[in-house]
Amino acid sequence: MSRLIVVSNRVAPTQEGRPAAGGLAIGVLDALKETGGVWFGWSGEIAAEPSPPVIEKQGNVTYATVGLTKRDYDQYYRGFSNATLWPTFHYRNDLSRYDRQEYAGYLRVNASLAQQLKELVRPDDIIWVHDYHLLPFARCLRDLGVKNPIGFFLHIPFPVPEVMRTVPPHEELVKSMCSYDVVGFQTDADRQSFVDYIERGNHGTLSDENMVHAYGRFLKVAAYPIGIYPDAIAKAAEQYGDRKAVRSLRDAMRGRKLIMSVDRLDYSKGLVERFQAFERLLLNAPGWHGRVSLVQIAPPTRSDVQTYQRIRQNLEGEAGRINGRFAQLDWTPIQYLNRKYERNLLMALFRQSQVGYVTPLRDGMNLVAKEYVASQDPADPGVLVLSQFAGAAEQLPGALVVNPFDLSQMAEALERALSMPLAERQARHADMMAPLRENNLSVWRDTFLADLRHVATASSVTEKAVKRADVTA
Ligand code: ADQ
Repeated sequence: MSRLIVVSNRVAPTQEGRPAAGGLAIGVLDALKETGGVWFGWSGEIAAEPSPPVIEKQGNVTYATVGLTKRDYDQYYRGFSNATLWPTFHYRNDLSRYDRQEYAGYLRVNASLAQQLKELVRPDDIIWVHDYHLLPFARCLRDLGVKNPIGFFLHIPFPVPEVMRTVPPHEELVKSMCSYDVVGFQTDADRQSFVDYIERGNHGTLSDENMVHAYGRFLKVAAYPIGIYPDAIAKAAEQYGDRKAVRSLRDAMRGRKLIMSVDRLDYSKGLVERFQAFERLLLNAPGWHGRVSLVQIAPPTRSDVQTYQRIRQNLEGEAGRINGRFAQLDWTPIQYLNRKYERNLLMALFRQSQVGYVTPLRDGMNLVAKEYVASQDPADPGVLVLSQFAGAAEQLPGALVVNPFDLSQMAEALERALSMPLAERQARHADMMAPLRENNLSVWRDTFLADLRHVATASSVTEKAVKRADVTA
């Protein structure tokens, strides 16, 4: 079996048990631990100058990490990746800015990471690249003569062509994505947006079995919704139930109902709207005063990007205002915690709550929604209130699906969730556990990798045939 090389912007902390708040890190590490292989990417450190990768082996996973210079970090990571691509791909082009120097830095870092990886690549390796930081990575490897199968998975949404075109170098980016052998998206809607861009711009055509022929290349373009390991999560949620933090939460609730939200602190997660919809519930239904609290756990991320500082201030302002308006001496409506938790503990906290409140304005998938469901006690499960704009909404039929821009609808859904009878809660929970088991994290990884192996062989045969035909014509 060929060796797997995973490439992502950031290689997750390698110490076991250390919280890694980020869906990509969690999905990739769990997937890689089972098959073994190499994980290549940025160490998270700022280096004075570029240096060769640091190699560290833990179990069957080899970590190969490199530092970034301050200039690389500013232009590639903080700049083009997180101030241009992230907001635009989440339909927030109002928050997006474009700077040519930053884009040049983005291309430069992709090329330099590709150069460093090339030294580690063996002829029969397969390479799996992750996320928006590395859209042109395969093209950089191909320019260096790397012929191995290379796949790409986008963890965030891919916007419709009209929005994609607001990124000035949009065509160069899409063209370079066509250097991959497989391009995977979270949902069919994302896949369709990519295909629409190619077809409407007359850049290529789609044939049967999701094969795209564009810019002289054949690639597979398909949806591979990322999953979790629901039974492992259920077990952890139960086992961690008597940890001190969980007991303290239970005691503090003193019979009150608990609505729970967990996100990275990001404007795409819809936190302000979520607080305001909770406020609307308290306004519309005073009977819930003193009887329900919202716990929002949101560790800050990318705090040196300006838009992230703003969302943090906004949210603190909203939490303070709403608490000021409704709090009683023995009741705080919103508890807002800016910190990370150990993952298993988080699952146990989910299990204490009656409602999982997951309402991003836009999200590739949203693993928290899936983790919330898996953490519940099947005999007495909580209810998931979920945004229609999370990729997960396609896969969680038992959720109360809401439009996060409609505060009244969200408030009504919260009330319905808080009062839902046991039999309905159990039925909804069972409806969601079945697809979570069927499409778990191994299925995501194995389907993607099987397609990559298959397509890479098939398209190299097709490309050779096309070249032979050109020569004999
Ligand atoms: P994220 O935007 O990071 O992921 P999400 O999918 O919800 O969003 O994953 C967050 C992960 O971090 C979850 O596993 C969660 O348990 C964990 N986490 C969050 N807050 C935490 C905290 N305070 N302490 C500890 N752990 C915490 C990106 C995309 C998503 C996509 C994933 C995976 O934006 O749409 O689902 O990648 O592909």
